[in-house]
Amino acid sequence: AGPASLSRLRGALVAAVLGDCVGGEFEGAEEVPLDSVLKHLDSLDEEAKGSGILEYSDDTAMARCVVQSLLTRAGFDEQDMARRFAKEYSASPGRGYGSGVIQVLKKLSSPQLRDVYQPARDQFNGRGSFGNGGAMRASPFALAFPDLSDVKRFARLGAMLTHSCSLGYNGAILQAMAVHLSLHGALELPQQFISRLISEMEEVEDDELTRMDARILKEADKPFCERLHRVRDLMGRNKVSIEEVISELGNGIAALHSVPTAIFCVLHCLQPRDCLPVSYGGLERTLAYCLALGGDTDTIACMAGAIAGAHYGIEGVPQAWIRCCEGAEDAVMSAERLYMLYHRVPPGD
Ligand code: R7I
Ligand code: MG
Ligand code: MG
Repeated sequence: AGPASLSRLRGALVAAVLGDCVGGEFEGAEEVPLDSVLKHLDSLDEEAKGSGILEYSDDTAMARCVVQSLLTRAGFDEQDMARRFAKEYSASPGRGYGSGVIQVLKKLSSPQLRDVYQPARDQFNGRGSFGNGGAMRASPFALAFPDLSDVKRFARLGAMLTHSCSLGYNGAILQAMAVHLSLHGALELPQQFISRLISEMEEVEDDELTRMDARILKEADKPFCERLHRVRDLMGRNKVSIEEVISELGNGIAALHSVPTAIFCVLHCLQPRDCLPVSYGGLERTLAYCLALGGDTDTIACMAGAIAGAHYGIEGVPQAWIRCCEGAEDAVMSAERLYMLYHRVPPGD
């Protein structure tokens, strides 16, 4: 599949849904034996024949709002996107939303609201959330805008509707950039891929607000850059244990402890790994590896799924998995409409 082909867009959107659905099983688990992961993934082939369906969570629910908003408005419209988040939450509040973001979503549904970014700013004593809720739904921005500057700008604004801390929205920028680069085949050269992400994040984090948030939260000066350097170090080693990945990169609910982790999972699984079945393709390896980390498995698998799916294309996604994940068939179709928006094909052509 060539750069930004329909197959790559589909792969990205669909694999993100799969990651969320298959990852839900282990979300919050402290230790996940690889055996349980493989058993869970094996069962998908059987469930596809029966009626078993794995439901998606808030990650996909919000990403679907992003996609629908971008498609309907043919671009970024913060009012429309905020309304869709609020409406989706009130229609299905039980999708596993973060405990803080619920307050934002309730405020966003108020017709009196003047500034749609204000509820997010009020979170956590005015510092805003650093959760990964902005990053988990950032991939569609890379599938709607061909220019990296647009991807960065809109991923940031889209995240700020709920996550106004720089450690939250910068994670969304990083995730969207990783999908953008992967869509263009950048994972063919993994070293260049990670170097490019580092140099882009150097620029993104060269900012007074970022420095201030990092200082308050006792993080490195450029927190995401620091983590990406750790990703690069881990890539250079031929044996890496799950424990080391967790202690170096994290598997938690903060964007800083999950976006670099998702990127590492994709890079690590580009080649076959001894611990994973030889029958697995790259995408299956990536998702299985994310689940084995435990912690915020649905979100890490969702983000890694988008990056890996953009690399392998829809051909790399097992059909049986698509059939038993809620929203996966929808994603196949939405990706086609995003493809037209991305390439600015006029409707009807
Ligand atoms: O970030 P968010 O949307 O949650 C996403 C996660 C994903 O794993 C989903 O799959 C779902 O399970 O939830 O929701 P937020 O409530 O904004 O942030 C998530 C959590 O991060 C909060 O409930 C807090 O525990 C923590 N958190 C903070 N804690 C202290 N100070 C986020 N920001 C702060 C902070 O500034
Ligand atoms: Mg979730
Ligand atoms: Mg999660």
